[in-house]
Amino acid sequence: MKRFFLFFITVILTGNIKAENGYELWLRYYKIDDAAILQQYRNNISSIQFTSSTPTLLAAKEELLNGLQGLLDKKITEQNLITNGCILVGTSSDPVIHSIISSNFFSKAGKEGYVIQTVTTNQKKVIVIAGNTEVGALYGCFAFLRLLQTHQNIQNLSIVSAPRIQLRMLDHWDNVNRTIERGYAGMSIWNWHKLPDYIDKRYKDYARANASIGINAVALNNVNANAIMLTKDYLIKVAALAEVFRPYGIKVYLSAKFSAPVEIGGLKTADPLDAQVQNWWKQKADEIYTYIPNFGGFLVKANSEEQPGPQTYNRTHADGANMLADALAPHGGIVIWRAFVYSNENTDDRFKQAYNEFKPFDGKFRNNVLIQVKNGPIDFQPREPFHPLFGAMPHTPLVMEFQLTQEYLGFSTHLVYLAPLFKECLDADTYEQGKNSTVSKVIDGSSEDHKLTGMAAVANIGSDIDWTGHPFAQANWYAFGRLAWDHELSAAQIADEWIRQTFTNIQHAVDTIKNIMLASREITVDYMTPLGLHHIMGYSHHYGPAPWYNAAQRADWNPVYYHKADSLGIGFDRTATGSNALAQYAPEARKQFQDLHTCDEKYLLWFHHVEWNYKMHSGRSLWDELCYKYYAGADSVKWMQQQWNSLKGFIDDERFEQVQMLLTIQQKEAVWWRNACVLYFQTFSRMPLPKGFEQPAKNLEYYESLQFPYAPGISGNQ
Ligand code: BDP
Repeated sequence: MKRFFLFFITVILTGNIKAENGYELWLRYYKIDDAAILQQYRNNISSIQFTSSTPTLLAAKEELLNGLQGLLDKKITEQNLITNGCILVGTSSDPVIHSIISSNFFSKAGKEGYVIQTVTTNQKKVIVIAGNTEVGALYGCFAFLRLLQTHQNIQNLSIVSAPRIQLRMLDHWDNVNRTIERGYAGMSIWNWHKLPDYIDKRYKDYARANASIGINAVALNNVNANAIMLTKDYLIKVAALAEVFRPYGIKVYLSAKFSAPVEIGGLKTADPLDAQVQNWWKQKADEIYTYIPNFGGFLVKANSEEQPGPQTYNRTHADGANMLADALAPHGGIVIWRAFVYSNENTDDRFKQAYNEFKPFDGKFRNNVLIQVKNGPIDFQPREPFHPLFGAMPHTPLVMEFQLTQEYLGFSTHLVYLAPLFKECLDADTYEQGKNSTVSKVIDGSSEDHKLTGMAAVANIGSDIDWTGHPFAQANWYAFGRLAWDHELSAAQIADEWIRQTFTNIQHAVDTIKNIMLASREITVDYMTPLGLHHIMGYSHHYGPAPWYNAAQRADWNPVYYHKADSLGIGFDRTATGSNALAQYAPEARKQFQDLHTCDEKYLLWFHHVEWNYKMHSGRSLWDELCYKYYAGADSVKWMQQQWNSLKGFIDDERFEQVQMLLTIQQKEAVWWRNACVLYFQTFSRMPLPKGFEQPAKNLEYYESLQFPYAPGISGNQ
């Protein structure tokens, strides 16, 4: 019966769904296809009224009108009178709004939050959408549209929402020549050549998408920065973008090259303690603010991976960050200084280097400096333990840095929903101040009472028509914004609302897609880096498996550095008998990892060198378990394909087929990962594959011989 019913729905739907290229993201606003819901909305909404027409409220009005007219397929009028079914939008300073909404709600909404309330005033039932600021009201409009797009009951609304984190930021690793470092979705959307006079429609659509999920900051250029971005010619182009973004509450930041005073300023040095250098940055900051009055500040990668920095002049990270902070301070700008610092000369475990560099400077930074820390200690791996700096610098605000672009997670070909990865890190307990000192509390400032707080993510956006190169990669952009707004949302909740807005509200389809999404990250870990393996991807481009690679000019760029497989076992001993990186965690946090027998097996090889026939919790030997994981991972991609295939007719054919093709590639690559890794590690374990496991189709030499000189994402700092 159920089958027949699904078939019936499929028949009805097929042919009815218009092909989509994904450009509209989660802001599609197609007519609501559920008759009862549509009726409820039409009964409750008839007109809109805005209390003023500043640029931000105009943007909100345009969005709301567009959204309502699309979703309700009904003309929505603009009124000056309050009538039944009116949506009243404005700020708390408006006398009407002030008189009908309790100030209590507004104090909870804070600077950027919003209130959505159904109110009866003069016998008229109205919906008020308001913030203390106009941006709050704009966010409220987007939130209201989200309620409609996800078919929520809107008859009696009483919502207050405020962001838990202040700076919700996308970092673009975009170069001036429009290539993107680790970009897999086309070229940069910033068309520097045509700016400032040509304003691509995409800029506004980009701002709308960001504002819809609360993103309020963007760094436009690669952290491996080009100093030319700070020249007048480019600042004018940046100013044109900043102007498009301003009504949407988005501030622009730039990655600053530390050697800019030499490269574009004609100075002999970039020493941060040199008065001329300090002065150069002060003047540069003054100049920037003449073009971009709401400029956010600088993002800086210094003394890491060949980038210049204060240590080039025997100064410290604090000297460098503070100099830039002083230049920006008069204008209210901030410095986001990255802790992704490690060096080849330092022979200590790379895991430990950022902590060792930065911990001593806790409390030594100006109060407009934030330190940006990647979620894990190495580099955006499919699974990492949380970075030991979280909880270790109580006197310094730390910004979380996640990566949306899937540098180590199958590029834009693999369907990997990253919210579970983000949540795993945010929910991890640092034990900084006893139990329940989660990473999220460090980031949102509640643990240490910081005024400035931030969460950033390396963008996965490019010029591809669907922005992210994979329809499901959009979900990672979406999930990041939602979590930066409220890290207490669950990965499932976020997936649910994204699916409803992006694909369909039909429950069966929502559930099927959600199951695929929620399982996808763990599946990827299994076929790439199970049991705590890490950084065993192809050298430099990071495409595909290359655990055998050992020819990089730096030891810590070689996969063999990380897995340490030998005839006895596999894994990196980071306990006291090894690199002792574990000592960087608070004692209680350390405890979860330090004992081989109690360490969560997900992290096992991050911290222990384990014998091949060590008995795992499953009762299998480590070798068998490793094989089991690799095979289960690859098999599960087949499951993803089957699940997806069952959705034919529930989703427009264009996106259905795109995902189908991408899953076919993912399946092939998962088998490739499995075969290459199992064959390679078998040369150390010298143990057979567990019974019944299919023998890899090719031999190890074949996998080792594969070369990818044109794998995407490598760009240099152009
Ligand atoms: C690594 C990337 C490299 C980036 C670097 C960074 O491989 O391209 O420049 O991170 O974060 O993940 O600075």
